[in-house]
Amino acid sequence: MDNEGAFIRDFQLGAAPAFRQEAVSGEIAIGKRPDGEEQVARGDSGAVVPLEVAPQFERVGTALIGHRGQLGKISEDLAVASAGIAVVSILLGTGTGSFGAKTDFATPAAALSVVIGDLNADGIPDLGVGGSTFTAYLIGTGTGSFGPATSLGSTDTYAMVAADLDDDGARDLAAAIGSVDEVSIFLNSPVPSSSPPALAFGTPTPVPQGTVSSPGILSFSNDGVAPMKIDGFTFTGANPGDFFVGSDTCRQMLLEGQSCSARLFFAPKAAGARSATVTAQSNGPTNPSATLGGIAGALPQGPTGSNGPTGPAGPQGDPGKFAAVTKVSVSGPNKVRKGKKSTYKVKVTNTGNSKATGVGVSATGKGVSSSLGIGSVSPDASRSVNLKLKASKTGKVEIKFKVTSDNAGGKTAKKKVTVVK
Ligand SMILES: [Ca+2]
Ligand SMILES: [Ca+2]
Repeated sequence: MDNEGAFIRDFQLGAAPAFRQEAVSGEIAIGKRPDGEEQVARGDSGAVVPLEVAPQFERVGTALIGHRGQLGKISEDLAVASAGIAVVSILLGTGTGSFGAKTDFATPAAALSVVIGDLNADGIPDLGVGGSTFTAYLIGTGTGSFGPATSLGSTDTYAMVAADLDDDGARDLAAAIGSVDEVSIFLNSPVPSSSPPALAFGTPTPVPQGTVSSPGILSFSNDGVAPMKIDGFTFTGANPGDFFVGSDTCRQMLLEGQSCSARLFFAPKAAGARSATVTAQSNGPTNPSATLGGIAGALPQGPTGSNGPTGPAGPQGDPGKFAAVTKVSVSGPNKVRKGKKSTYKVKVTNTGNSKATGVGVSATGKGVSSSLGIGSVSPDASRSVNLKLKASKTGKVEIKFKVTSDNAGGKTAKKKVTVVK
């Protein structure tokens, strides 16, 4: 695992002489002994002197005292940067103010400074180490041992401190630079990653529109040192609404090397090729993302249903334009003399909404024959004409008054008349 870049060399401060290391030798660190007494470790050109116990070591640059709480003991341990050789030495406390034999852990070059701090938030002390050509860290295992050194770059680090400088919950490193008046800040941040880079849905069998696919799994890992948090997922691209996260195990603190997973689904809103990008929202400097693709089929077709009930009758339509001779009445004498003209009044009624045209009336019977043009009758109106008749035979006769028209049909009225000499 390459953790270079897990820490960001964020900025450098100008002229900070307070951090300037004046000399390699003669540095001291102070810690507490189990009995509460303060304990001093003094670096010297040839020895470190922790209290009255003074095991001999190589040339020592900085000695720091930490607490090996992970082992559950109240004991003070020593981490010693050895100026002459490329190691950091660990001396585990015995709990009585003395120390066991040193164990060396390799550093990139001769170490001048060391700091103890839990950098990956697992509760186990880790080490930051610096020298004239490097800054690095070593992750603690919890047994007084440490993993390999991971370089943070080429710096001239004479002294270090570990503290959460940006208040994000992860301990950062600050390094005093020996060659110039600067302090370098290494902000500790997670390195989120994801796999696989892409998920494909609907192959070889397309996912029908309006349905939901089987899940695809995306894994997210913390390749960095600082704890990683994922607060949610966002979708962008051509069809962001066609994909969603059904469930995930990511809403927790992910320590160095830990991972979580999310179940993604494809729910196409239209047929054809669909795509989007899912991005995990993390506290890392960059957010991991994956490409999502899906092939969608047509809407699924169910069986044809039974016929529904007959709907209500619609409103009556527009009757349109029409004319209608629906009523004919005749008034006149019931008794006439043969050969004499008599007058009968014929009344024609048009009950349509349009003018009746070509209206005429004819009167026929035994010895009777006459006719008269009426012309037109206005809509919804009546018109009367006087028809003159002359009977040529005596006796009782039934006269038919037949009204006809061009466009309004016809109607007949009958009248019985007695013809006398
Ligand atoms: Ca740790
Ligand atoms: Ca921090």
